[in-house]
Amino acid sequence: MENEKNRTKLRYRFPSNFWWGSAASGPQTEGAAFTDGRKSSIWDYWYSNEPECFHNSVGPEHTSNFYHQYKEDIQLMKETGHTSFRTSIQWSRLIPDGVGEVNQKAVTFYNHVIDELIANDIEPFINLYHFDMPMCMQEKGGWESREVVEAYVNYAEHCFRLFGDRVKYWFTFNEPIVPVEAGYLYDLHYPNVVDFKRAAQVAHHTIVAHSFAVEAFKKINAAGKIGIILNLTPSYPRSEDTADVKAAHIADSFFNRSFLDPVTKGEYPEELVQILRDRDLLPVVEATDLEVIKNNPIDILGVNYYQPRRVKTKEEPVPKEAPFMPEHLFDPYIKPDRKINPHRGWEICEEVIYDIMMDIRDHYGNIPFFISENGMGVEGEAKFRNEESYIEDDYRIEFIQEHLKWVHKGIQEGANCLGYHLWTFMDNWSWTNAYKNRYGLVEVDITNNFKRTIKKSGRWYKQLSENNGF
Ligand code: BGP
Repeated sequence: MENEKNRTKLRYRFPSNFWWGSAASGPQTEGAAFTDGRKSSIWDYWYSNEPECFHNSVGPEHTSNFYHQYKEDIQLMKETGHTSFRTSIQWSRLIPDGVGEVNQKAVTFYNHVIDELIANDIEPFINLYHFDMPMCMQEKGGWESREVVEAYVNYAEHCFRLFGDRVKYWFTFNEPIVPVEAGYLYDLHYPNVVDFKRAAQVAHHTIVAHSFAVEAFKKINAAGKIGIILNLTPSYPRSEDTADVKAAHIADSFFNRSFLDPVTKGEYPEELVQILRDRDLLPVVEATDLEVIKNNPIDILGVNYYQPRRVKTKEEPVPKEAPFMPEHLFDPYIKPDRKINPHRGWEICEEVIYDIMMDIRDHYGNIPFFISENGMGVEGEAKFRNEESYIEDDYRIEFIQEHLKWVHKGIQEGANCLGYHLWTFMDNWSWTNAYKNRYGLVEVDITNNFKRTIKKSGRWYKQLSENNGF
């Protein structure tokens, strides 16, 4: 009754059955890195060699302890209004040697998590890969190796068979362009290679692995939908000048359409192929690769949106001998009056989420999608703790509301958007940033046994979900 009353006052009401939830990943939350048979991923390996590369030298071995606390955490999901939740299976936990024997303890753990979510009316969304290459597979060449592509598809098939009776939403990869950029172009993540041609090979093999996994999913005839989660960063030109517009278009083909087009339309953007062909940078493509990409479009797309990309035409010519980088074709542009999240250094531009929705509606056959990550990372959040000992993160509530207004508008205008997942449920470990930026609806106190406390945003999120709007 109370909800009914509230609903009539809502300004932004969402379609019935709209998913309200959050996203996380196995490596960032489970902890228990070497418990019950799990073996190293590239993150464990890199941390053991160069701990100083991680914020405050905090590594991936104890991330938030979800492995042991999943039951309590799922109760907190309920208390924060979740109707759905995404996490990922760790390949290095399920099949510790990459191929071969399945770790039964891992099967038990993931079964428990899935069952517990369902028992609490929270729809599990399962992702298969969140930047976390098993180290033994990296030793075989990682995504540069065909053998690893095959091993990944075999791992995916195991997941579909083991959990497909209950999991209805599957995702092959989260932000597959990140390992390409961070690991093979910009020297940010292990293996710290800087080589465009190798990066292109990694990207192509990831797409091939994705397509074979989709094909396997269909062959197994698993119930449910399969898709991929892409971080879309639309490119905006500095001005309407032809040169700026062209620069933005090129940037978009490298950073968005490189993955979005093959997984939805079954082919690479011709213009991108031409740029690479002209520079002799095309990856090795096996005979049936383009066919498998063509024949396996996704059922559903996850859109991670954090920030736009702004570009202008290249101002200084690049020396001829410089090894190719996409930035040889455009310059980054900083919009003078931009709004910024000072903690993360990322621009906040809410209406871009609407532009993405319109682009999917108009240029990608209006395929079903959902906002699979969006969120605000804040450093030093403990200072916002109130007298009642919980964090008053009004800035996060405002951030979500301002984005949701545009999501609502996009839906009104016909975009096929099925839900909204915040990054993230509870503060978690985030790659080289470790626990620097806090994104959660629930605080995790890493100095006090990973104690969980729901933030103000978590309380508000429950209202949002119960009212199906605000
Ligand atoms: C996304 C990743 C997440 C998470 C988030 C926040 O791109 O999918 O895994 O890390 O970014 O990142 P950060 O903590 O570095 O701000």
